[in-house]
Amino acid sequence: MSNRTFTMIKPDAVKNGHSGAIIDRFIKEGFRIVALKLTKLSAEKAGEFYAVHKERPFYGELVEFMSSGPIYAAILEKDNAVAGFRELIGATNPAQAAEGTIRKLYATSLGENAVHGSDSDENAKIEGDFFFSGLEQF
Ligand code: 3AN
Repeated sequence: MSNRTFTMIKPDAVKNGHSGAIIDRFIKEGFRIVALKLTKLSAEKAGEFYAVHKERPFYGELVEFMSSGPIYAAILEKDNAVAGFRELIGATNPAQAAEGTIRKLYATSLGENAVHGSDSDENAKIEGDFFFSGLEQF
């Protein structure tokens, strides 16, 4: 059972003014904030973060979007964090996301889907360390 996951509030949700509501939801759902910052990915850094998707047809679009504006990056802690957080955010495509999930509420499309959530404990650690030094993780 994992207890940490990594998330980003993506450029669409930040631009549309949903960051406060989304962070509030994380806390209300029992996630403790281990690390949090407002930052912006360069195209190079976004490409590195999403390198696993390099061969996918949407890679270029994804890198362009993720480097298009500021994001919030965060590490969150709760029992069963990775799976529990993915349930909270809902399906990748907001049209298929369950009622009440963050993507159902705030995402606009499959590409611009408001939030990222790690898909495994291993990736949660890699992704958290991509954004935060040990001194920034509480
Ligand atoms: P998730 O974020 O739900 O784990 P992944 O890992 O399959 O989904 O995809 C990573 C990101 O790539 C998604 N959050 C979404 O922004 C984007 N993406 C995935 N599939 C598509 C697609 N078919 N067209 C455009 N963007 C996509």
